[in-house]
Amino acid sequence: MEERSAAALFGKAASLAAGFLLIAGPGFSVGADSSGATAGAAGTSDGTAAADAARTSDRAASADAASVANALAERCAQLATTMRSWPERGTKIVTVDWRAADSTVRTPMGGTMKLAAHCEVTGVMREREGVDGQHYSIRFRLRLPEAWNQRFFFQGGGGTNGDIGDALGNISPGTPNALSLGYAVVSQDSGHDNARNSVPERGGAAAFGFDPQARAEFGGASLKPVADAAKAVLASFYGRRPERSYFVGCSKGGQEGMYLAQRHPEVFDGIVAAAPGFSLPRAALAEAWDTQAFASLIEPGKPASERKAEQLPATFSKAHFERVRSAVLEACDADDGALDGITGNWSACAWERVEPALQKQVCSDSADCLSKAQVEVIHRVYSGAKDSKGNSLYASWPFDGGIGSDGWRIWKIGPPAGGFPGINVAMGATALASIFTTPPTPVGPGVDAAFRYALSFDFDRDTPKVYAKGAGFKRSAWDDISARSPDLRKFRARGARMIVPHGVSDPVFSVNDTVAWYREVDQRNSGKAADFVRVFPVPGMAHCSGGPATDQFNAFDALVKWVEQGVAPEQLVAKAGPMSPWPGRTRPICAYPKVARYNGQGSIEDAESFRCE
Ligand SMILES: [Ca+2]
Repeated sequence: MEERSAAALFGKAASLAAGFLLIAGPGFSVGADSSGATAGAAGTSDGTAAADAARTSDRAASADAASVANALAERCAQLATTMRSWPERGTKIVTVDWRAADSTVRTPMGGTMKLAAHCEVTGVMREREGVDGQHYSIRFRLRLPEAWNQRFFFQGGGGTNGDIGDALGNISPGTPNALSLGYAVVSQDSGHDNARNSVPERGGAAAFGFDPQARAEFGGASLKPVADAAKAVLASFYGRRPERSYFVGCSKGGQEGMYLAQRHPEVFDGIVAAAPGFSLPRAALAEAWDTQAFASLIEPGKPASERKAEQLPATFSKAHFERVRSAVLEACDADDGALDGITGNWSACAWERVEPALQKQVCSDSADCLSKAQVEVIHRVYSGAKDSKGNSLYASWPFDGGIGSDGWRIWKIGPPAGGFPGINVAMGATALASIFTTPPTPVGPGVDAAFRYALSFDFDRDTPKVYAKGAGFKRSAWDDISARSPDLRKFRARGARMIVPHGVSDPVFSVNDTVAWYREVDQRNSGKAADFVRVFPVPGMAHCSGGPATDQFNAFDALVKWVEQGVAPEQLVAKAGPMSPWPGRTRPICAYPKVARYNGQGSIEDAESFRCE
């Protein structure tokens, strides 16, 4: 009984985490409504459209368009039989459906959206039995628009993947998705299925980490096979291969973009690798480090084993984090010339400058006061995970105006109202145990089990497991899942381009790690990395989106202009969304190392009043 309720709690935590991930950014996706129009229904609707069109003066052209649509609908219906030759044996089409114009899918927020006419294909490959006795396969979804722009769009994954994705190609809030722009879009589950392969006793959805191949396919080994299969379907459906291929992802999807640029540089012409989890196993170490730091505030003196995950969210109230944020702003807001709540010159905001301001917030006469212990925890977290000799195990974090925002704290300790101990525990700890260490550790069901695993993680004893082989694993978790090589020679040589947006207050992947990688790339390219790859740190932004930030921008549009017209992006113009403190505010997001500085005149709500320098 107790086990069942613990499992239920884990399920709740996981769905909360998943709910967050759905709104976190373009890399995260939702399954499409499978109740769309069938090929037969599409035929009827096309017939009506053709009849309407015949009444217009442009009869011939309309009739042509209708016959093209009918031919594509027909070709769609026949794909299952016409696709005889696949790049990889064992690849199969599972479903094909012609979706007439204005058929609908569910959106992550619970509404519905209308889609352009397209052929929806789902497929499967590499069906097999894992060494853990589970049935695995790589499933993919492909949407082939009637009005094809002759381009291919691979949509990256999110979290621990395991979902086939919607293949809509979401780009950014308020902009049309890639499908409606005419791109053929593919998404995939990276070789495991959350509905089928979750095991409560092995970290829930992270259980696939017990199978070496499932781990490798999650790490990136599924990407090229799916891209090849998708391109084969395109060739069969349209009768030609795409002129351009793009990859767009955030978080795990950003890691996938990096993996492709480094290991399969021939596949994509352009890649948006946002908030890249390219050091995922190390970032998971840091998640455990943070959990231990925050948990030290729970009834100090009590043994770790008696602390409960549900106590984590209360270690900092909303008011506490507001005090932390005001201290950071007091120290660093003015650096960019504008007192606007944005630490534009974030890399100059060092602990030595923040600490005196934080100490001013330490008091004892109200519940909102910060304690000395809380200030120490902030320092411990921002210094980054270390072993007992002081060696850095991941990266430090920059002080920035997004510290403590709801999008930040949902990872570190959970929401202000409690009820969920944060994604670092619910997803981070289970993933560290099952996916990012060898041999994997079975963490029993429930968030308390995950919490106890994080608290018992020993950074001297257990860190080597990230780099260890053995127990049936021929490669380490780091070998399979990291994608942090600065060697992009082949990617550069073929003329490909990459854009890397990253929230400065990203709570799970530190922008400092991304910037350090960029410097290594720059060094290898004699200071000319910006010719083909640019990093865009977004002050205030949490993971992929959110936070007190101008977090709405179209990196994909900038990428396409760079690849196809040779226009290198100096800045992305970004807007603050309705949930920010300043809805409608605009800012230039500058290519690193430039930052946005106020001109000294003009509205601070307007990007025009700022310049990148
Ligand atoms: Ca400022």
